[in-house]
Amino acid sequence: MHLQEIQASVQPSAHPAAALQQFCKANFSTAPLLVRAPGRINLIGEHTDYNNGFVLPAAIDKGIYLGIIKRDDRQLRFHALDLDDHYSGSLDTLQPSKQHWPDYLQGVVQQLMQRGYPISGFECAFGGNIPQGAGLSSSAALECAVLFALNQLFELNISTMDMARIAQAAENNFVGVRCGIMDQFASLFGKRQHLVKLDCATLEHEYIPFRFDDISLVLLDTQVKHSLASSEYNTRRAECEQGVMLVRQHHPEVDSLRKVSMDMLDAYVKPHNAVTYNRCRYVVEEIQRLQDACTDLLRNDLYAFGQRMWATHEGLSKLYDVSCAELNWLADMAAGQAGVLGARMMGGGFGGCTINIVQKDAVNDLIAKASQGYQQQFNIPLKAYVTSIEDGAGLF
Ligand code: GAF
Repeated sequence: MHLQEIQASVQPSAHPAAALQQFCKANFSTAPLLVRAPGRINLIGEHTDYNNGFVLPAAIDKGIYLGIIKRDDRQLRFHALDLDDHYSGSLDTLQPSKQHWPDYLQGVVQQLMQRGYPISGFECAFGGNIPQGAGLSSSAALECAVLFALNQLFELNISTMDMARIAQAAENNFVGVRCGIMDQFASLFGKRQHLVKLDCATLEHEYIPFRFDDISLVLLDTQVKHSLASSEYNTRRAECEQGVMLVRQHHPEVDSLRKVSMDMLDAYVKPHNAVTYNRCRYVVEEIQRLQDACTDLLRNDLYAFGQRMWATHEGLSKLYDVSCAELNWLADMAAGQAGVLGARMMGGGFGGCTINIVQKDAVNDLIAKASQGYQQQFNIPLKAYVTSIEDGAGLF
């Protein structure tokens, strides 16, 4: 790939909200409320959120842009501009749709109604620049965008913390993916040039600065999403819960892997089931790795931080078994590349992106070599994004 093509794939030309504003002007009877909710990256701490562990995500420069107006009846009208697809429904007949994407919005509506928030019908349109299936949480961003918008539109006074809980519940209960809270939390709480260190047991969080003049965050997008992704996600949760159950027989106070030590795993899980042991071992190690990685960051030691990212990849691939050939290839190639401090698969797994911490002057070379090699190896064009850390959801 030539440098010009790389730049073209890295820098979109039109503002992602331009089409939305045009659509609203032409189709809505009044001026809409406009909201942006970002996608997320996660530096370290993968598959730890639903185990009451820590995560270290950040909101990014890619987001969902949504325009919304009230209706004076109970009808719902949704327009997915990038898909050129539309949905009509009602507050009184919420049900999973064949189109699937409306479920992220309906799920939020259902959660609000179940909690007694007074909303009427509404019409909204949305689009954006989060690549689909890339593991950058476009679905959480959509949930957060519509929730943030409804909160403003109907003056519901929901706190940001409760919005995170409601958006997660929408995905768990209506969409049917038993995700943790990381993605929704990052989309709502993100802060420019900061990582969010989130304790998923208590939802206490702190911001850790991530500003390095000579460093870029590069996402290499496999462009694959293997079909195992959501079924295996729920299976991993069940395997972790099984590990907890085995330990709890001896330590009744243990209610999550957060409270489990390696000694407990060795004593009570290892003899019982090797697969469950591997899953739990990865999580217990990853929770500790994140703490150590935060210490590295506070010392500005990105080299040590990067070493832990490789270790996370290894664990996700060999113990947790959520990687795939494409992700492993990208992580391996980055390991042999000058100027790459750390790289690993990111998100739920089975496709999506690797996240790479790269010295600025090594970025073009990494993208060029990865693109060429990946195409040769898998016959799939790689996409690359140089991303930045931005604020969480807000009006625009
Ligand atoms: C997905 C989920 F939605 C998150 O909650 C998290 O578990 C992640 O996979 C893995 O760390 O993005």
